Amino acid sequence: MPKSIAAQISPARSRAVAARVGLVLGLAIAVCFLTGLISHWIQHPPAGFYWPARPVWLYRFTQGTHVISGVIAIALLPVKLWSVFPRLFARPLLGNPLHMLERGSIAILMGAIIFELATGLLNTAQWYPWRFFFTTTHYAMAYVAIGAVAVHLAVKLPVIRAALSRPLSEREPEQDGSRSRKEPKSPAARGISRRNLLGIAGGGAVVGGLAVAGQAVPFLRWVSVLAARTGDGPQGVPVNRAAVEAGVERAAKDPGYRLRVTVGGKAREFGIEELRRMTQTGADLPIACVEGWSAGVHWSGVRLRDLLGAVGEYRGGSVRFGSLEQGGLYRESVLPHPHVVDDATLVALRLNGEELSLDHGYPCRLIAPNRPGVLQTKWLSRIEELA
Ligand SMILES: Nc1nc2c(c(=O)[nH]1)N[C@H]1C(S)=C(S)[C@@H](COP(=O)(O)O)O[C@H]1N2
Ligand SMILES: [Mo]
Repeated sequence: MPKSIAAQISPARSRAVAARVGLVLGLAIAVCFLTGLISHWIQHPPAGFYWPARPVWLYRFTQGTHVISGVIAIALLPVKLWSVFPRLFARPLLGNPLHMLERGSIAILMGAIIFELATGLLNTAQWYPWRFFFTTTHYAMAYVAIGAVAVHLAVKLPVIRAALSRPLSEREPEQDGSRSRKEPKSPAARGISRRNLLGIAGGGAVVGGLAVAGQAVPFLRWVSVLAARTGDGPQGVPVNRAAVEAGVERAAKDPGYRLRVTVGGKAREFGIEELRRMTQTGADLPIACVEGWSAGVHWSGVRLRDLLGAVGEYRGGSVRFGSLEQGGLYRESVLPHPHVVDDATLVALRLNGEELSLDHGYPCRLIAPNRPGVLQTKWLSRIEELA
């Protein structure tokens, strides 16, 4: 299809729109990439990576932002694609090497972005209709996507700058082809206007963002039709992986339950009554799932430092938490030093003033400040300082 015809069908298919939507889309993708990196690094810390224990809400913020910026990108992508669509198939399809390189990079760009947004969105819904492991693939592909965005921006910079420097409604060079010269002056004459298209893009981004924001921002809950988890769940807090799913019901309710703590070369076992008799500390800490939902919770239980101190001398290393859960990817977590010594890090026994429900980790669970939910191990069975 000659591009001038596409331009006549709707002048909104334009560089003017593509550049403007692309700018915001690029920004959303950059924010999504950076917040995603943070989340990945906390879960798989590279050498030298440091993530603080304070402020306690920081991960809740970065991961909420990750999912919201991803959804905003999902809302903008179709508009951006639509605005350049005819150009993707402009002839000749195969031109000089430079031209082919650009084509190839756009194919990779679109593939990677669509893959990232689609897998991310499905993950927030806990739906995994694929065979690969979400985390590693989503992470690896993120580099492909951001690399392709960088190349695309570099290649298109002159076009983008020119498009942004002209008024939104100005005719574009390629619309002045032989056919379009006879067209009315105003680009808004046919189909949707550029202004309206930008309005739709912006509106879609806002609606999309709001539709998921409520799972992280309590006062937006009522508008969040897409929020995977809201306030539902036992004790007013959502659950990820219930006790039955984890197969821990019997072991958790067993009167012979013991928590084994090893530190400074010494080991000791605690029954639930013993833990209850120790000094109880309270802390307001969010559960912030990597899937983007989060909830503020008041916890109480034994401060980790106190518990370690009751066994032996903590030497400053990381501490590993093991669950009663036998299978499952999240039956263990490793807590780095800043969180181990933080006042708010608890082996929690209570949540919002009640004993932990089975689904929230009874008899006891780890809760530490500024950590992804996936590392807040439930149904603890052992705690050990690593060498
Ligand atoms: N043993 C164990 N702990 C676990 C999990 C798990 O699957 N097994 N899921 C984690 C995840 S992904 C989250 S988001 C939180 C959710 O805690 P909640 O169910 O009490 O809200 O628990 C974490 N702790
Ligand atoms: Mo989670």
